[in-house]
This record gives sequence, C-alpha cells and structure tokens, in this order.
Amino acid sequence: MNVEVNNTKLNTWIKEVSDLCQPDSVYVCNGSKDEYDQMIKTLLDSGIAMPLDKRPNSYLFRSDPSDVARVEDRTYISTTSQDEAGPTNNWMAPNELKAIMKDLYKGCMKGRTLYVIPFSMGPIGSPISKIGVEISDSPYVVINMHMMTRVSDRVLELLGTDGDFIPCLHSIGAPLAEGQEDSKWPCAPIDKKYISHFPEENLIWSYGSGYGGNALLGKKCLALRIASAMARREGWMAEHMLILRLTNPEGKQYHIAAAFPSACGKTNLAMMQPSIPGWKCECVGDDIAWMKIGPDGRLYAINPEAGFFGVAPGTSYETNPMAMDSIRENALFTNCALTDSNEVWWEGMDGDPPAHAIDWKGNDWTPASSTDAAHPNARFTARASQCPVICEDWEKPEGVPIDIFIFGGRRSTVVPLVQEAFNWDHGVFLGSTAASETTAANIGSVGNLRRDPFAMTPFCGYNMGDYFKHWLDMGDKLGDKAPRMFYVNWFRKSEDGKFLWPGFSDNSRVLKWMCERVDGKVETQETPIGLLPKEGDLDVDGLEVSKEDFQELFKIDTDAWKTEIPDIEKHFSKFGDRLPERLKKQLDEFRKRLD
Ligand code: TSX
Ligand code: MN
Repeated sequence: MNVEVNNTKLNTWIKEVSDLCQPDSVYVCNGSKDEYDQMIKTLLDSGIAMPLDKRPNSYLFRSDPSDVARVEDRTYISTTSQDEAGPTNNWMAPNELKAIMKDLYKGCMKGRTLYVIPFSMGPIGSPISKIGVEISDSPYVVINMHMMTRVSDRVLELLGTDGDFIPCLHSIGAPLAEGQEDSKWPCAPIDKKYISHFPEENLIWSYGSGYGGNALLGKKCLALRIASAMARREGWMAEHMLILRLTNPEGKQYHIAAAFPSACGKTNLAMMQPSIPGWKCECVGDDIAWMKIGPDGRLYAINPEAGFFGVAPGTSYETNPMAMDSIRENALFTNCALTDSNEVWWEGMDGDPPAHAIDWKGNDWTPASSTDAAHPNARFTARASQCPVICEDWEKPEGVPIDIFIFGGRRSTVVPLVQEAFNWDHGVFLGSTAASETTAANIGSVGNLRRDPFAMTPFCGYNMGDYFKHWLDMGDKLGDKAPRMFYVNWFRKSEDGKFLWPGFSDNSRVLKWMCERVDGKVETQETPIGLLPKEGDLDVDGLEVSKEDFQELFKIDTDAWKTEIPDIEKHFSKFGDRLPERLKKQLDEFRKRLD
C-alpha cells in the first residue's frame, strides 16, 4: 500500500477485500493531476487508451462488445424482504447474493492492482454531500471517477479515524494468471455480472462489468439507488433530474429540476441556450439532483456529480453546442468511432460522415457499411467545470432553490407540449404515470409505450409505491413553498409524421411560460388533463409554426386520453397496497374529468 490509511473502517475493509480478491498490489488514490497522468500513461502504454490528435489530453477507449451498457437484468436491490425492493427491482436475499458474489470475488484481482478511490458526491464538506470509497481493479474506472466525482486525499482527511463512508466494491471479474496476456477490455460474461445494492447497510457490490453505470459506482449505484433509500429515511430527495438556472431579462433567477426517461435529450435541455432575447440559461447538473428542505422552508438542490457521462451519438453543435465545447479537451470517449485523422466520430455529429473510420468494435467502417460506426450508447466523459455555461453556483454547498419541477416523455401523439399540474398531488400523479415511446436507443421494439415513473424505474433503491408516498410526504412538508409542477412533451408529431415543435433552444419559450406562471403573470386554461397556456401566452415571437400545427400541439383528445386509463390502471396495479390512496384518488378524479 502506497500510503497509510487512518480510518478504522476503511483499513479493515481494504484488508478484508484484499484477502478475498488477492490483488498483486494496493494503491490508494489521491485524485491529483499527477496520479491521473500516471494512469493515462499506463493505459497508453498498454494500448488501451488511444490518443486523439485533435483534442488535447483526450483519449478513446473501446469496450468489449458484450460490455456496452448498464445491465438492468443483473442489477439487484438486496433487502431482507422482497417487498421492500418492490415490483420494479430484481431481488435476492442478502445472504444468498453475498454468498454467490463472495465466490466470484475470490481471487478475482489476481495479477491486478486494487485501487482505493476515496470520493465525495457533492462538494467536499457540504452538509448535503456523501462520502464513498470505491475499490476497483480497473484503471479506466479510476480516471473516470476522477472526472465524475471529487476524488481527493481531502476526503480521507475529512473521514478522520472514525468517520463513515459508503463502501463500493467493484471488480471487472477477470483475474490474470501468471504470465497471461491481458485483453484490452477485460470483463466477465453476462451471467457472472452482478450490480448489487444493500440499501439497509449502505453497501454496493459490483462484479463483472467495466462499463459506466455498472462500474462508476458513485453515479447510479450510490447517488441514485443507495441515496434514494437514504433520502426516504432521512426526509430528503435523490432524483434522476437535471438542474438548470434560468435568468429573465430583469435578472430574476429561476431554478428548474427536470426528470425525463432516456432518449428525451436531458443533457441537451440541461445545457440549452434560449432562443428568446434577454433570457439566460446555465447548467447546474445534467443527471442527478439531491434536494433538501432549507432553513427558509424551500427545496434546495445540489448536483452530486462533478462531470458529465453523456451519450455521444446525436450530440452535435446543432443539438448541444455547449456539450460539444465541454469535450474539446481533457475528455474521455468510450465506444466512439475513430477517423483516419485520429479524431472521434459518431452518428449525428455535425458535417459529413468520414469516408473511412474504425468502428467501435475496431473494424473498418465506411458510410456504405450496414452497421453503426459508434455504438448507440457510446459515451463522453468531461468535467462539469469545462462546460461554458456551467452555473457559477453549481458547487454552492447549500444548493440552489428549486422553483419548478418538470416531468416528461417522448410521445408522438395525445400528450400536449406543456401542461401545469392542478396541485402537488396531481403533479405526483403526472410524475408517477410518466410514459415514453421506446426508440432505437432502447432495447425492445420501437414505438412501444413504456411507463417510467419520475424516470426512476431502474434507479429507485426501494419499493416504488413507497417512493410515490415519499413524494407526497415531501409535498406536505413543503406546503406553499413547494415547487410548481409541469409535464412536457417536445415530441408530438403531425399526422404526416413531422415534429410539431422545433424543440431545443425554442424550449426556452415553454420554460419562460412556466416562470410567468410562478410569478402569477399569466392565467391558464383548465382542461381535464391539467392547466394549459392561454392562447397568446406562449411567446412565439420569431417562430415559424403554423396556426394549425400550433393547435395540434395543444389539442386535447379526450377519447384518446380515455384509452390511457386502462394502461395507467395496469401500471398502478403493480404496486398493490403500497400504492398511496392519494394516487388512486388522482386516477379516480382524472377518470371523472374525462367523462
Ligand atoms: O434533445 C432534444 N430536445 C431537448 C433539447 C433541449 N431532442 C433530441 C432528442 C434525442 C436525444 C429533440 N428532438 C427535441 C428537443 O426538444 N425535439 C426533437 C424533435 C425534433 C427534431 C428535429 C427538429 C425538430 C424537432 N428539427 C429539424 O430537424 C430541423
Ligand atoms: Mn441518467
């Protein structure tokens, strides 16, 4: 071990894990630039990292073709009773799961280095932050954790001798025998992968995958699954939400937190630049919000992460110029294509496709190829501080006060551009029934409607019925200081299949209307589904949307909405008696309003 660790729990844990996993050596990370550079050098020497000529200090990685995404089927919430994990999570009893995984962990780090990665989710020392320590045998994990979390020896100082932390054990599950040559992306086969959470003891065990959400344990595992369970116990919220600050021409600030299922452009909205004059938008976070009620009774949010781990395909100067500028240097790329001029490329990037490239699997690719050059889930990693529109207060320990919650989904029909909830309970109803049509980026068939309550289906660390109850409880606590709630759909289409709303920068028009609602500047039109903007209240100055298209965008077809009811009933029935009465009441009232 390179340094002495003074924390008793950490020392004991490191010893236990080294005895079990039998690494060749143990290295405690300090998060320094030297350490990062050293790790990169090792990865370059072994040919695992590929340098990019056009982007200073940036590197491309190719994963094993079997290790390209989160593995939801292999993700477990392991609580004493299955009922606690609920109907949306895979479950196994802690003893059983631990026995299986201990067998796998036995000797799994042979021939490798065990890295101890002390990190803080949230600014180091903030009252909302949490400390974790990840043990991993993957240098790729170490450098990504450097960017996505605050890795620092100050975390160990803060822990002192008896401070507590969340242990996050990770192994790629590929020990090296004496003299065995390593592969470029070692990992275990799918049936040996386990992403396990023990929320009753704040513990994470991950085995067999080196990829993103399976391996960077501070993100989905800690900041969402474990944190959501802690948040319920402790009376705060851990949500799958972007956070942004909108400033109006008079200089008044509004803070928005928004939850969307995948393929709705959450990162694009988080960094969106308004098309309307005088309005400013800044990014606080693009994926996760931790929120606590402050001394003034309002809800304050921090972004627990320190970077972006974003989907590359579809990201361009057209769709998200601020993300493109964030990754011009000091960026990591995974499963993107590599052009002949040593530049990364992906589907949906600006300009023409390269005449030739090496695809994400390492094979020759040309535009005539029948396969994608970049994997649809190819990623960039960059520090949040590199985003040109990162909010100056993004690391404020007390967070930013949330005025507005947005839920949404991708719907080509039925759902209007924007609606406001009648009240908090109705907002929770909208969040709990949020639905999206599946796209090519999802698994399964394209165009199916999938309910994804609060975009939390794969990330809630306890029974989703109890999670809905927690939302209702938070509303009771917040009272008249609660954020307003809205539901949006940027993706409604005309009968001839064209998007009715330009989206992107023009979404600022919708956000502006929400701010005016918060300030009581505009009234609404009451409909059975919620409160809609009054004619003329949505700022469409300089927009070229025809009157017909505009009407179509806001059209409420009660018959079509009636056909949603059985689907919502089926969705709610999954939660049995854990479904709060107040949500049943919301559904009953909705049914009545449609009659
Ligand atoms: O991210 C998107 N947003 C939110 C932006 C702040 N996307 C991309 C989704 C895939 C991840 C969108 N796509 C949005 C949107 O608001 N809207 C659409 C649909 C759309 C696509 C293209 C055009 C208009 C709408 N226009 C032209 O292509 C010219
Ligand atoms: Mn996410």
